[in-house]
Amino acid sequence: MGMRRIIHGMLIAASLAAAVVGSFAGVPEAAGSWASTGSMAERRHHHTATLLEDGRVLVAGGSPQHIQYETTEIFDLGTGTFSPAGVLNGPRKLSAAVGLADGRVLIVGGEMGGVPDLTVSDAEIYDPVVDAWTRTGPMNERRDFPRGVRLSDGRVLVAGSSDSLTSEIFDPVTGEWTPTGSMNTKRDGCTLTLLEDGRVLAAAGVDIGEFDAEVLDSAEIYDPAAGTWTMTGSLADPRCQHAAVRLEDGRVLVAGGTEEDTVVYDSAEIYDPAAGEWITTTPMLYPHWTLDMVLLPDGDVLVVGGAGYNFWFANTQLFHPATETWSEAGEMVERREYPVLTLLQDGRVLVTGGMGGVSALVLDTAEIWTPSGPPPGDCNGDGQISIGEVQRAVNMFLGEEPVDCGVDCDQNGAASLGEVQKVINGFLGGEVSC
Ligand SMILES: [Ca+2]
Ligand SMILES: [Ca+2]
Repeated sequence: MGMRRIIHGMLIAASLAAAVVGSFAGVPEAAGSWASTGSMAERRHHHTATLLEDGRVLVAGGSPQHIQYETTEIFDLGTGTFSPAGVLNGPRKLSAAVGLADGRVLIVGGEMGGVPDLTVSDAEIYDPVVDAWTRTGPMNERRDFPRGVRLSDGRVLVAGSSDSLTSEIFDPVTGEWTPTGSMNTKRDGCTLTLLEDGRVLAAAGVDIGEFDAEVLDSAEIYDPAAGTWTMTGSLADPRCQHAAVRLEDGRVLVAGGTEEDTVVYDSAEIYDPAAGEWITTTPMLYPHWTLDMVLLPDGDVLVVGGAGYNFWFANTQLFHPATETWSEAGEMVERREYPVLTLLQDGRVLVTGGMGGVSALVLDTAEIWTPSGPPPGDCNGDGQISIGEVQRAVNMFLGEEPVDCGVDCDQNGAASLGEVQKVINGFLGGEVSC
């Protein structure tokens, strides 16, 4: 290719860039998008959603308002629909569900309705092979808002309750519960996160006393070998209604929540298990409480949640641990708080139920988040568009080199002007997808 043609191409690239600067507001496009999928049979919040080994998702319990469900449903990614599944032996909401190593699902504790709500010690196991729930040994304590985590050896640790320091362990082989160490602080609504070394981090929560409630900035660690809880570094902000996830590097991200109903946090903190300390990281783009988050296959974290008392929220965001930055992840079709997220086997994310919509109702709807592909024209796959990659896209448009590098969004074998413009938008800093 002669120098004259290269310069000609560069000029076209420059003029295209100039042409689109005016129309491109500089607001990055979201790195993913939400779309409605099939609806559930029931309106649910405070339900559980668990990925089954075959890729389907089991949704259990929850409540539309003041009653609790014993019904469950299964989402089939292939058809995008929910269908009824085995019925629980008792209604429940605010339970903890944990996928077992053998493919079954354990659900424990929560509330079963009544005035006031009756707290349950009950535990049941779902067997997907026979599509049925069976009661297993009850816990030693009634737990109104338990948290559960599968330990490295396949047993399940359950902790957290408004009126007990205790924790206990379920053995799926015997179906029995064994009391283990007590926490140093009662922490209702804490998060429980399995660390890489097999220990478990319990972060923040609320210590509910007889006459008052203290939102906690403390955290503690369970050591399964010793069967004991030990205090670790404290968070910068006391928080409840927050969420936590273990990052690929083994650290734990905690974000959002509230100390009082009037203030919703955008703050985020990262726990380093090696140092036993928290560091404050970049705040979220939006404050969130009643949020849920999942670690994505690429190491980023998707965050979805409400944003305040009676304020439902559709905006979602991504945390990028490598740069400790946040970006837009797209708006949900419906605003929702208390969303429940499930990472699907294909890397997409299902959100079910929650409260919100246009009329503050509990929702029966579900949506799927699909991440954007690599930006069109990113020949070297670094996620950025360089001027050289713009040049190559222009060359493809001019027919001077084969159409490649994902420029051909509509896959018609040619690079159109519109497709080159997408590459230029990427060069200008937008997160662009086909
Ligand atoms: Ca590139
Ligand atoms: Ca094309």
